[in-house]
Amino acid sequence: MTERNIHAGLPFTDDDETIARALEDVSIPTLMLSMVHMTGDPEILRGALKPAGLFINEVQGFMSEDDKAEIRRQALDVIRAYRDAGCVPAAPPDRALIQEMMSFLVCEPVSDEYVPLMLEELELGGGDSRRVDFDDVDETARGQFPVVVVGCGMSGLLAGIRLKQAGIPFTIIEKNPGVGGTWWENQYPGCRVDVGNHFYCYSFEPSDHWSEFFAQQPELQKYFDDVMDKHAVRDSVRWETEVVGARWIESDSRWAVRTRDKDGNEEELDARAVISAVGQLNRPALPDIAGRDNFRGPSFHSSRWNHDVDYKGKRVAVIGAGASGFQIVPTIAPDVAELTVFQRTAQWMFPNPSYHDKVGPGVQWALRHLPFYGRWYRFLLFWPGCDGAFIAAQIDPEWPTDGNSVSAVNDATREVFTDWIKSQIEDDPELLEKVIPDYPATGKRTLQDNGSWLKALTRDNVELVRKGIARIEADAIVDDDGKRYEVDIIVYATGFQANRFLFPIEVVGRDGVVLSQHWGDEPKAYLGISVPGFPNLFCMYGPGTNLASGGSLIFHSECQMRYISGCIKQLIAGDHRAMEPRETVHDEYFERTQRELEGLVWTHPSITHSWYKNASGRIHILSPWRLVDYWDWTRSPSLEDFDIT
Ligand code: N01
Repeated sequence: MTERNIHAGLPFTDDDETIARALEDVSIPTLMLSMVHMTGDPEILRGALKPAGLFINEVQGFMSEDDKAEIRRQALDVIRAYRDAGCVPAAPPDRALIQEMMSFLVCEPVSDEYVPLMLEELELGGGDSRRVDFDDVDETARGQFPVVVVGCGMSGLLAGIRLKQAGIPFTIIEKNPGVGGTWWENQYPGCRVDVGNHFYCYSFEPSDHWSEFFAQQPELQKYFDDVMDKHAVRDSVRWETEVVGARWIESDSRWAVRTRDKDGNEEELDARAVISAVGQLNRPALPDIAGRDNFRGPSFHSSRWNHDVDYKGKRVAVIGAGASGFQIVPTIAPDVAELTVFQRTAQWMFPNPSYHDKVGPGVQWALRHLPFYGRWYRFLLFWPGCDGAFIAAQIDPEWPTDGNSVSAVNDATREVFTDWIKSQIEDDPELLEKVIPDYPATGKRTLQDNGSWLKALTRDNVELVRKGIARIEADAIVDDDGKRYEVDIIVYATGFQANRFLFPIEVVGRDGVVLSQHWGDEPKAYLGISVPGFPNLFCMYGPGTNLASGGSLIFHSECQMRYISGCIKQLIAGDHRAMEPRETVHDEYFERTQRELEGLVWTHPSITHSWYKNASGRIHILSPWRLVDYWDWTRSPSLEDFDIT
């Protein structure tokens, strides 16, 4: 028996009433596309009832209640017939119809270049297109190509899954006792993802289980744990062990990877290739504030939350309010005696009233049973939240440079964001002045907001301080005006050392070049993946791959791992010893990336503090590319880009 395509939905026998109840919850435009898969008839898309517009996180396409009710009524007939006929989807839509369906869903013409991407995402044939097939590569040769993966977060786990599928021996070295990386380490109160989970998940796994649209940390960590077990990767991980160094041995074309376990025991592992999956945001950046060490009470970084410290009823200071502080503050505010929030730069936030909503049983039912509902829902999140959002980040050279905006669209975005803030605290001009950012919208990481941030700031026990910090004393924080805030606990939500890639691992490449010295705080890599002089070293979520304009890093990692698998396949199949990108190819890519970045808002000079920028204000960690471009470039490696030994 052939295996059923998981995206085509599980067969069901639910009664009409159950189905009708489920339809109350679902995204109607997405449902309409699933109806096409059930009937094979696209006419439903060509009538008067259709989504009227698209906005990020607005999954009903602004359809009226009457129109939605009418579609539900029609859908019930279609689903009933589909169920009674044994839940067999119609023949897959052809390419032209797929494009029509894409355009229907996002209410604008979707260009040809997205069709192959969507076809891959849909997995109409039930495969796993991003998995590289190694069946045609000699099994013995595969077995003689050990790989070390550094880190078992979202990317490292993916690397393990793909290597296992490829029949390549591998070891994952993970410094923590469990899987998840960011989602293992960040356990602060209120921690949740801000990319919709039905897109922020592996493409080859079902997405019908999420309990919230933006899941909280425990659910995310459990997800990675479950996926790890499903793919039997756990036994290949060495927990609580760090990679301290890796040295390229030219004579053998191998990496000697030095590890240290929690008891201090060191070991050297032999690898034909090393995959770095260390992430960008896991080495805390603690601020250089005078007297920081003099504080007598408990203090800790947001990603090292000390759960032994009971903050209830205490006077707490949160220093820093980027994405982490923004989630911590509303969560702990009701429980603490006093909360002082030190925010150096105000943050732009994106109105998302349903940010904390639960996924209703109807949506879960549809994701589980309706053919391709989940895949189209994924596209509905992808389009406005990723490539569709790019336009707001682009600098119009003709636009007046008053520091407030960089283009007409960016200005309109500023207006939407400002209105959202004003609508919540109109009668509090003092707070209003503190919370409206003085740089262009989307210039830094834009935060998802359902109103909880400003609601917290207007509480009687919460104070927002928009001054610098002069010093920290044994029991207090003193601001630049000399005002003293007595506190019992300090939380540093001050971010990470994002520009120090692979820090503190000592990676020594060809001719003894040390990667950290070679890069400094200007890391660069071809496609963010490979570096000249460091053969058979591949980065996931490497330099120039962070997604500032939106998008799922899991999607990006899947692109990277497919490319890396392609490289490994070439190495083994071609009996090559080593590959590294040609200097010219690497440099040209870097220059192109930099040129592109210059046209984007994140480089704007009005943004003085941003983890996107390095010490000299240059950006090395962000991707300026649309997802469709990066996806296309990483589908398979081109050997001409590499020096092959
Ligand atoms: O760190 P940040 P984060 N004195 O660097 C302030 C991801 N993430 O952990 O803005 C005083 O953004 C700093 O001030 P300023 C996401 O990609 C995702 O919050 O530089 N203040 C800022 O307020 C995110 O972007 C999620 O002026 C100082 C804060 O500390 C990234 O991680 C959740 C200071 C640091 O903000 C990092 O977020 C959490 C100093 N010396 C994180 N130094 C979700 O998915 C720094 N600050 C929801």
